[in-house]
Amino acid sequence: MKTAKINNNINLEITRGDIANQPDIEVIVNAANAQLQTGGGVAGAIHSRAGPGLADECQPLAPINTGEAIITGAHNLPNKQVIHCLGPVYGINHPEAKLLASCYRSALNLAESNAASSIAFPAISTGIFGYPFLEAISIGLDVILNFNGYKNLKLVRIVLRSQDDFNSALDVLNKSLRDC
Ligand code: AR6
Repeated sequence: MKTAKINNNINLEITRGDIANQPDIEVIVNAANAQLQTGGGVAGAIHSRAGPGLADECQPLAPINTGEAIITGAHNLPNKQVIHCLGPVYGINHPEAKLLASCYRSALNLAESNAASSIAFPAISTGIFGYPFLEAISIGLDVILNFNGYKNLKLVRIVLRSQDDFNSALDVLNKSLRDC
């Protein structure tokens, strides 16, 4: 795990793991589909641990637009709430960089408006939606590092599945911190 101090007093962590198993985090982010139902990857892991109550709560809130985020309860997950973001499908939803940045920004705004002190993100759009990992994580980190609405958040964690993604994200973070 890598930890960096950002925005004076916030810990930014990059770690390997399962987004559905972050018991010390208040709000986890789902890489959702427009219908807010279970799927593969992150959405599959989150819905299967949350149980069917999550899909029931999501149903009347769907569909959501690309770049948008909504918040629900966490049901059987060990967290307080889940923020569901619909990332862009690479090569299909344009402008994809703006839409992806909007996911991260919307999630941070929702976490703050719900007075969350911690949030964990997966690498939105970098699985089934095909966004190249380096480009996508650079956008996510840029939004997290430059977000100007921090009030309650004290911990922002990025949870990555593979060692390769973890190594790439560390390189991007180290470069961003050097350039600050
Ligand atoms: N914890 C953390 N990261 C994970 C996990 C996990 N449990 N599982 C996969 N990843 P994806 P997307 C990584 O496909 O690209 C779904 O079916 C994965 O290696 O979950 O936004 C939805 O229903 C990749 O780097 O999200 C949508 O239809 C990243 O998380 C669609 O896929 C995101 O992979 C969303 O696609």
